[in-house]
Amino acid sequence: VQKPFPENFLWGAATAAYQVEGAIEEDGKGISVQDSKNFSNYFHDTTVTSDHYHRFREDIALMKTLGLKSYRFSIAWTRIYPDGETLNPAGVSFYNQLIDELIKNNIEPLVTLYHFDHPQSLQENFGGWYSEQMITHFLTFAVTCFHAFGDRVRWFMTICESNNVVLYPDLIGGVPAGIDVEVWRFQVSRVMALANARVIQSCRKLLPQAKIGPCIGYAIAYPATSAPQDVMAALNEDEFRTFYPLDLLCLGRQNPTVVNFFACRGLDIRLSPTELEEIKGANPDFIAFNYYQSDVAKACPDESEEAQPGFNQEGKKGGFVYPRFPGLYAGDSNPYLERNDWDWEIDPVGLRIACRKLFDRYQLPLMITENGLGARDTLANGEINDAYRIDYLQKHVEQMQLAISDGVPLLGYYPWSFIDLMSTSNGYNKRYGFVYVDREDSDIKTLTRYKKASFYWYQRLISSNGAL
Ligand code: BGP
Repeated sequence: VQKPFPENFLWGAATAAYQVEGAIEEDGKGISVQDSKNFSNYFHDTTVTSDHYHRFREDIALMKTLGLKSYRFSIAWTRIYPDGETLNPAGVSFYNQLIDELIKNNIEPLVTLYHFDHPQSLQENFGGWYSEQMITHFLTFAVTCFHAFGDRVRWFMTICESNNVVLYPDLIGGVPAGIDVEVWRFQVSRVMALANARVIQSCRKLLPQAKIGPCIGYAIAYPATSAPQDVMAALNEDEFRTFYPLDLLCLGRQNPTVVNFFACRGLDIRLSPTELEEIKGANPDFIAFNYYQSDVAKACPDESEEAQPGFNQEGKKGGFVYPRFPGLYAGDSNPYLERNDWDWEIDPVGLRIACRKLFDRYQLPLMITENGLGARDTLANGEINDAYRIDYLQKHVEQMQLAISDGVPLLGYYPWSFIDLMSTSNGYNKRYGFVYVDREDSDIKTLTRYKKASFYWYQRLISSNGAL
């Protein structure tokens, strides 16, 4: 017997500005670190993407048909502060229109303040998140958003996947020349923790009725075998990759294992008592987490050779480069799980485990802000039969219900993505949406929207409040 989904459960769907909006030079928008890495005829090109900037009314009408209770989108920092310094009222006006349209259609906005796209000028001027100067800029931007949108937006997320961006520096503009990557990682973690804390506190002051939380990407770690060294490796992965930033923001402490690991290697990552005090005061309302897959960790002795983690851009199974962190853990494949075309392991039960681990450790309500299956969809006679996506999502929803039955307070579910958009690592080759967009990486085509089979499945699921 299972508990039903709560009455007010936020059945949502998610996108991010640079992956869906396009219009990168319109109405005063500045160039972001995402725009500056545009490649011609390659998978990363933000200029048009799904043209949501011009078609948001049509897209919101589709959300309405889908029955969405909530829509998670991000605010492009460079529309509001094109160069990081000067306010651009036209950018504020765009999001006002978008938010008004959502409210008019009874769709609750969930705003991500930062989704990998800070102004390129801040990257060039002082190295972006590597510098503390970023905190003031981010706070100014966030406060502007609170003032401008806080009368209609009740849900905010601060920084998307602050844990993964430190692992993959290219997601946020890269490591400035001459800086050691390990030093960069801890500096960025520190700056992001302080930025998170200040933004959460100022939201609390300005918008006492709003709810705000940090966001992480959580690939839970399984030990490769029952060998104690592998169990230790899995614990290392969880602590270093996921718990470190959450311990800071939600428990107000630096994870001791992480601090001591680096202390033994000559790197002092301790924050000052004042910084810790400030972070301790953040008290987020919930934890947002993105879940696609689980990981496997095996022992990785100190002396083994380091390989940087990499994305499999070829889409060939077996082509994934597993990360190795000497002294901590090395990634491996899981023989018990199916994978998508990019070697991401499909693990619905892992979602329940993730919910249990996070709630047990932090005792905060949880929001699943991304979950989905990247695939190569085919449009045939105006239809897309993405049965594989329905299967993936349905199994994850079943596990969410089990987690709720376990007693985990889940606030909402935002599959990635509402509509096809430019995948971070694979452009339009890898689609996630309930809505298909007629375009390829190198050919913008008509950009016409088509409802996929998963659209109708999700519509039924929402209308029955998750009763499968
Ligand atoms: C998350 C990001 C999203 C999205 C997703 C899927 O980490 O927050 O922006 O892109 O991953 O990743 P990909 O597009 O590489 O398949």
